[in-house]
Amino acid sequence: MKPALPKQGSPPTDSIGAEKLDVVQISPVVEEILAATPIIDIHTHLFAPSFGKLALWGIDELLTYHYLEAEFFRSSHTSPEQYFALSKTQQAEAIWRALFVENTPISESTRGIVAVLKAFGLPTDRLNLAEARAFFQTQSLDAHIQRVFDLAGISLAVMTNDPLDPEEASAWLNGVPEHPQFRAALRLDKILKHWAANWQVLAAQGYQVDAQVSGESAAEVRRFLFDWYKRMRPVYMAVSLPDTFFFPAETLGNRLLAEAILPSCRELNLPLSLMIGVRLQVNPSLRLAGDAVGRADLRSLENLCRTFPQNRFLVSVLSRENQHELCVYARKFSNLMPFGCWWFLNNPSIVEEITRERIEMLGASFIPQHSDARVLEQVIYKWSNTRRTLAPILANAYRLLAEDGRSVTRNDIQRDVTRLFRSNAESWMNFNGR
Ligand code: RAT
Ligand code: ZN
Repeated sequence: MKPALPKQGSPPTDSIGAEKLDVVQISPVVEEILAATPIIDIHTHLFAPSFGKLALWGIDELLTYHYLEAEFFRSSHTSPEQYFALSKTQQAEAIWRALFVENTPISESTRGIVAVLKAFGLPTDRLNLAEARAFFQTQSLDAHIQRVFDLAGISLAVMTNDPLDPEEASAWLNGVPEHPQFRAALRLDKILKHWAANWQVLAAQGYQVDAQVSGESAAEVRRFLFDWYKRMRPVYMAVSLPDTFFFPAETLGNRLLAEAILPSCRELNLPLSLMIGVRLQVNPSLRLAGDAVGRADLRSLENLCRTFPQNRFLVSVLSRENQHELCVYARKFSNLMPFGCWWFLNNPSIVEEITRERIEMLGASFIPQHSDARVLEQVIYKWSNTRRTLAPILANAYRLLAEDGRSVTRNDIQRDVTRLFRSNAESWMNFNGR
């Protein structure tokens, strides 16, 4: 049986003593290494430029991010109905006025906009968006992407690719040219969570599937996934699951998971990413901003990791209350890789708590963050915030280690940061398929 988790790290050299850092050097060296190590952003909703309108960028898209829309309705008398009837530019102006002019932008998402404007040398305190719009309108997308990736310190972004989204599917069917900075992830939500509404789409494409997932259905879903694998060359498959998800249980989704998705992942040597804990549309009038969070029963993960030892599971859980259990399960199952501080967790106070806990329980054997960016320039502030939060946490871990009797070297720190930012992802995902 091949090991589920390729082990990381390199043997220590006998030069530890020669390079050891004084306690006062630890912080600056950690900061320097964090700044200089390019990140693989393993989960975004960004698209390569060849996807046309699906690739979102610029100030109006940044301001109408659903994280900001949720905050807008708390500080404006505009109703969701009135807001969604506006044009995109009017929506952006309403949000700018409510959250940046009439209020101080102290929340995480509003500060992010300020940080992006500053990164491009744009004013952050104007009454309107004229200068910001003029700047973004004059950028050429390819050069702008390179600049944004450089500013964010990332080398690669993994997209979220839905083969059952008509707009996206037609781009793939017409052929998507390779882009050095974007890779695909095959998203399965429509198949796993909404089979009743989607099986006929597969049937219409010539796959012998039915509403009950009987007969050849599972084998045909595997054929569908293989066909899409050839088109997308994804680095993993993925699904977001509700807090009520449980495995095993007699559901069509679980049958598809066990008989189609997991066998395909094994055959294609791809991990399956499970993002667990979303409560979809608790307030549908807010649209994309209308989802919430619920605590999940992570015995599902235990059951999956134990029942399918040949599968690799990349897991992010949305509820703060589930974080400790996730670490415990990662200690039990080496085919489980915790990743990211997702969505409502992506705030410095919570990221700090989760990351500290992960380091204490798992060393460097986890993936600390993903951006979940939907708009290109968001990676600038999200990754700057991640580095800023990580720096004192890592420095503190090395300081404690030094106090306990093992000095650290620059190589130790670089090895850990490389593992956290890149090589845990590289060893788990299939980046060579394309
Ligand atoms: O963080 C988000 O933007 C959410 O709306 C979701 O997209 C989530 O990240 C997901 O991938 O389902
Ligand atoms: Zn996401």
